[in-house]
Amino acid sequence: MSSTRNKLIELLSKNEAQYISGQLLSEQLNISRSAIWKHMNELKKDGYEIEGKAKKGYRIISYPNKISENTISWGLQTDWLGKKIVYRDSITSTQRLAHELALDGAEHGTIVIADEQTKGKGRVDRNWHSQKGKGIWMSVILRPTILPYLAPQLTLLTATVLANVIDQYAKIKPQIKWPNDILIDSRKMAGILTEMQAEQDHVLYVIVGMGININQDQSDLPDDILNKATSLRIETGQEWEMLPMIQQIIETFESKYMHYIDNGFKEVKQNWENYGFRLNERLQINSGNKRWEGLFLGIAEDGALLAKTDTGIIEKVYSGEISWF
Ligand code: BTX
Repeated sequence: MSSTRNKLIELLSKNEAQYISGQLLSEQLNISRSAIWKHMNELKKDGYEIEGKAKKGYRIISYPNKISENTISWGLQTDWLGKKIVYRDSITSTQRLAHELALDGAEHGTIVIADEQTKGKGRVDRNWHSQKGKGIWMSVILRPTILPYLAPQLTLLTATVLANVIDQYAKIKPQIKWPNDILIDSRKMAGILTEMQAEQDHVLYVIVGMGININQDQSDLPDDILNKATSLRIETGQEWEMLPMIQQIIETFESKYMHYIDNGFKEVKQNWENYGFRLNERLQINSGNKRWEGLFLGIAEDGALLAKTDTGIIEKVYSGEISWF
């Protein structure tokens, strides 16, 4: 978003109770009055309600609920995450566009977000339902300075970000099901898809996709997920504004990511385990042709699930289907 427009909104919002003259705005922003007028029109397109009165000036009446590059950027308190935002009304998959942008050199911290995905992607080519205006469908392009084998830590980190924000924003404590599901009442409210392009010892880029069900009601959920999915609205019985939540996710992500890069995985692990679904319970693991039972102990540094077998051996599980009794 243009920084002029950002400043313009800031000036208007600081003076909410009174009119601010076109002259003053033009001085403060160092642009002509007709340029101010053009910016005002753009803001209106984004859903800002601004009153303009002859001789008095401009006054902001209401802020948009609408999601766009501008509305997300405004007031966003980050150093690098979301400095570039690509927003689409409708898209096949934000993941797909993020890959294209990353291959074209998009900078670390670029965000792709859409109102609707017509071909939302889950893991291993599964489908992610992304109904228009009902959830947060967002991908983040990262160029992390970590070794490729540690990339799964970013999935776990993202899960803690989402759990934290849902916890704070909606005052509802979600659980994280290894490795990447965010559950409420044992039903999936959000999913994370991490994809990476790497050379042997070097990550070119990572794309972290987040799909968060917000305002679907029961009748919005497609048949195939009716019994295993949920949304924030279903769980709380109320509609939620998405814009402040998106901003909170971006801000929390940046701060947790920086902490992780500077200090390592320890805090992520603790945070993850704080929300861990069925921690210290018995589980069954199906990986390849091996099926065994054990006690779920937590997660390892490399993102693996840790389980203790009945003979007392601690095993690491990297992939497979987990079920509980
Ligand atoms: P996953 O493979 O863990 O979950 C996919 C499975 O979850 C599906 O097979 C289906 O059973 C169920 N499912 C599908 N849609 C939903 C939904 N809306 N809510 C709950 N359950 C559902 C999880 O994959 C990773 C999802 C990442 C989605 C984001 S959205 C932004 C980005 N762009 C994109 O295309 N994908 C990511």
